[in-house]
Amino acid sequence: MHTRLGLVLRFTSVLAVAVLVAANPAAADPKAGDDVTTYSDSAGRVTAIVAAPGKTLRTGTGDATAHLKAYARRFGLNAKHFVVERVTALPGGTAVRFQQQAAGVPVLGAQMIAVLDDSGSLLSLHGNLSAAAAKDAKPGKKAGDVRGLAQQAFAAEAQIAAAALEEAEPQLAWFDPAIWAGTPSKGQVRLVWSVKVEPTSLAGWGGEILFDAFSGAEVLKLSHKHEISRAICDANTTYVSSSSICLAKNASRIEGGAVSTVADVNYAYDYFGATSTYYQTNFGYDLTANIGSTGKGDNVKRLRAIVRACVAGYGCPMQNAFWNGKGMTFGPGFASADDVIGHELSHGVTEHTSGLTYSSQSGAINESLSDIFGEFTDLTDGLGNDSAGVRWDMGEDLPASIGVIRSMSDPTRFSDPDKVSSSYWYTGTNNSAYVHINSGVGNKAAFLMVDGGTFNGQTITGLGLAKAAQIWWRAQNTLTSSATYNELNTVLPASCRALVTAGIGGLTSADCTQVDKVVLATEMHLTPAA
Ligand SMILES: [Ca+2]
Ligand SMILES: [Ca+2]
Ligand SMILES: [Zn+2]
Repeated sequence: MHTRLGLVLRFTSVLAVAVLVAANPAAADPKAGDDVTTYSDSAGRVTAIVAAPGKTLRTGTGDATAHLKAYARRFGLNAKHFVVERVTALPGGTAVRFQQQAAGVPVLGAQMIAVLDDSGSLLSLHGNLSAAAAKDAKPGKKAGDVRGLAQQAFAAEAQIAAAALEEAEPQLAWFDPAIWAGTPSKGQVRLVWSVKVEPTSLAGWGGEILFDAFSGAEVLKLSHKHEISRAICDANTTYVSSSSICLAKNASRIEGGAVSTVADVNYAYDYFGATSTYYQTNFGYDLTANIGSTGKGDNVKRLRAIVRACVAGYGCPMQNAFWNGKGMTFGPGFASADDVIGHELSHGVTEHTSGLTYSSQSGAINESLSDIFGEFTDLTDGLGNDSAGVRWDMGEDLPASIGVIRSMSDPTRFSDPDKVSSSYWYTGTNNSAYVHINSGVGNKAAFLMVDGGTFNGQTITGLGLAKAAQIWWRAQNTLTSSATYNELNTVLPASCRALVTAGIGGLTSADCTQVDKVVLATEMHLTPAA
């Protein structure tokens, strides 16, 4: 496929860029070359190396570890500190996710992603990486000192019995705050016990708590609850108890079964179907197999929902809808919006693909990907209100008491940022506010990529929904779990170029130039205010 001349030029170019980066360590902007683009952070450390369309960084037959060995030193790291965590098949290739370790213990969120083409050659490498150089990992506190605390904390948060949650054995890990702040790592890591909790039914939700491995103090608490909005009500009808998982024998409507007399049941059924069809048709991704759950005496994976539910702590009727890792729970009327259902199910997809942590910038991108795939589903499913006036609105089919909650074409309509430097960028400490507000930057990028337009000095030709969807899907599968907008700044253009190389979705180099303008217009290369 490549000419000999092409190969020679390619390797020459790789070397030239490497020298340039070494000679100019303060460079923050991508260095463009004919065949390869190298990205660095504000401290001059390399964060991504991406081949041009039709080119590869290194030929091979699928040994991602060999690829990493050849390139790790460009990132200032040793390949022996990485272990393969996950291999994901993509249209036209594979994404291999490596977890970074120090002294044999994982550095939370520190990952390197290698993207290979379908012959196993390397297309790109990028990472959110730690400078941790610890020689040993000896905790002062034992696992037994923190065991049970996370289970109690999440039970209290959800107002359910601790027995309704399952806690995994505490695991040692390094916590590098720079990984989550999106700033260059100084290697200042803290040894922690990471304790994960999962719900055993549709009641409650899980999460993860990091405890300092010496003092035992809580370092970080990450709740896995995803909610679309909040409201307080004063009525009181039916509550979901910890035994209220939706089993087939109790279902009002089951796969292929008769239409229900309850409108909310049919909405949930139809919109689960619409989202499933969207993922299957566009990405060959089986929603039920990947995010479905099983229940007691109902050992078949299903997308499960309880509609017209009330949940303790939310009031009744509950003015909300959420995904908790096992299924969805809707307050009365909340199953009526196809974009909201696509949004919530996409949280399940994110959990099983990029695994974006629901906190800080990775949480904002998690929220944005849910809005993006929820709205992409809405715009193509022929269901609900699809009129031009509500294009890119989130929640236009929600009950009038809630109504539209966000705009992806103009996030500022709801005081959400449309670019990283926006005065609407939220810097406060409320995590729910942070992720639901700062998702605006990703949402604006998705709108610009699809419909185009002039924004922030860039005039963009829209790629349309089908092409843009392939780029965002590849990003969903190749982002690290701690991704920042700065990582999207490299991953969106790299995804486009890999798709051109793979000949997928009809994408062209000219399209990728538009993607470059999208990330520039939304300022993903900038570090947000803290
Ligand atoms: Ca629709
Ligand atoms: Ca919508
Ligand atoms: Zn959400």
